[in-house]
Amino acid sequence: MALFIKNGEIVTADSRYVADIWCENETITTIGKNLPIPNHAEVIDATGKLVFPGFVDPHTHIYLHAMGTYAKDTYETGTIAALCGGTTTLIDFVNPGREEGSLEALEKWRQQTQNPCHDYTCHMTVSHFSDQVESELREVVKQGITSFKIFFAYKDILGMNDGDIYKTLSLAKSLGVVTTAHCENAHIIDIRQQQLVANKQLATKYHHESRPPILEAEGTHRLCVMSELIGGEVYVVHLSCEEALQKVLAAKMRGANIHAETLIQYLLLDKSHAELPNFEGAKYIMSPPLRDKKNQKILWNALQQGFLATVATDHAPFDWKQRQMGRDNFCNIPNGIPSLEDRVRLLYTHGVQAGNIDIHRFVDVASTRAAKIFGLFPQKGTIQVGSDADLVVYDPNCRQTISAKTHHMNIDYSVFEGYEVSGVCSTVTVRGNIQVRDGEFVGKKGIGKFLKRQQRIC
Ligand code: DUC
Ligand code: ZN
Ligand code: ZN
Repeated sequence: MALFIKNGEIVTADSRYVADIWCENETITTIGKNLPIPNHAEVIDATGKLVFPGFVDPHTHIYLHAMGTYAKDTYETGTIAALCGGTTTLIDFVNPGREEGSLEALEKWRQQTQNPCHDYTCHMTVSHFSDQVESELREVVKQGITSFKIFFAYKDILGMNDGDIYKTLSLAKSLGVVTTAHCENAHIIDIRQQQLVANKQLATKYHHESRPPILEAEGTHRLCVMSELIGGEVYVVHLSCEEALQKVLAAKMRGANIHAETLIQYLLLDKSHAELPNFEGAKYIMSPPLRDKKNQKILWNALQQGFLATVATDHAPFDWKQRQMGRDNFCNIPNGIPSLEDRVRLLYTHGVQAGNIDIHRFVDVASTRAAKIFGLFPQKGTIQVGSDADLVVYDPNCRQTISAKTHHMNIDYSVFEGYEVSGVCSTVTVRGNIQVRDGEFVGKKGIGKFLKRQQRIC
């Protein structure tokens, strides 16, 4: 069926104008003023509303195994929540452990991707390196997974030594794929955690002390050095603080091909949340940790000026019961702050409306840039003829209050409980299918497709 979005104000990363959008066969076929309405089309009147390209979250963990437990969303609940908040594409992770092959882990992950309600892809984690790993990674790339993930953190689980990281980055360069990296110094964090535990410093407030900004800066610098030596394209995930940002900027000035992502949580929450008494702080435990509030303005400025490329969520929904695993020791709290559904509206409200970023940067950091970096553009991330008809009709004049009582994520609390947001995603489409009306999921389950991505031409 055809879809006709009438008279909306189309906003992309570099343009803004009022026009009609005609979609057929899953893509945008015509854009123009006063287009004739085809007989067979469903018409959405977008007068007075903004029309954005579907938003892309480049960093989520729908299916995450950590500390012996699993994150709570499924592909069905996670993608419904994402859609209600305007996200129409997500990039998840496949995390093979040291004993597992990449292809085996990929197959397991594919089994988990049941009933997706929008399109998705994944980054492939590399947790050790060998000839066998290399040959499997070549196959993974052929299957359309054109980004790797490496960990400087998580010493005995997913973290790699510098030699294996160097080899992985070299392989990535030769294959024309981007390497994403969690940059924190695993060894020093490990020792600091042992010391804190020995001193009975076990409350949530010690999480930050175990992994201070300088250790994130060190990991970031190490990634920059290796990428400079090799010349490969790298992407720092969840950058949280000024110290790490400075390493990225210095490397950019030296010519490194480096992108950096921050998270909506770092822009709005700070370390005092993780210090809340009565274990309330446990809801705010993630890594890198929430930082001192003074970092927030710096991160906003870096977004506006293009020094930070994207805003993601690192969505990792562990519920309140799972958080209790760390009641007696912060080291045992499963990490992650759920926010997949909230990212876009919070970023619009606190970014665009508050004057921290302009509306084109908003679209860029929440959609277009991730699509470009990860080989999805222009299929995703923009509104142009030929692109997938993934569209968000956004009513900026409606206000909503975020609450765990009404959100769609499979999680029993919200760190943004009571936050007011400007805007509701009044219609959200995935390849021309109307999946959301008036902020509620009304669509078809299972229509989401795995997105096969292209290698960069080297
Ligand atoms: N940090 C991670 O590195 N992974 C999952 C969630 C988190 O907080
Ligand atoms: Zn991480
Ligand atoms: Zn993550």
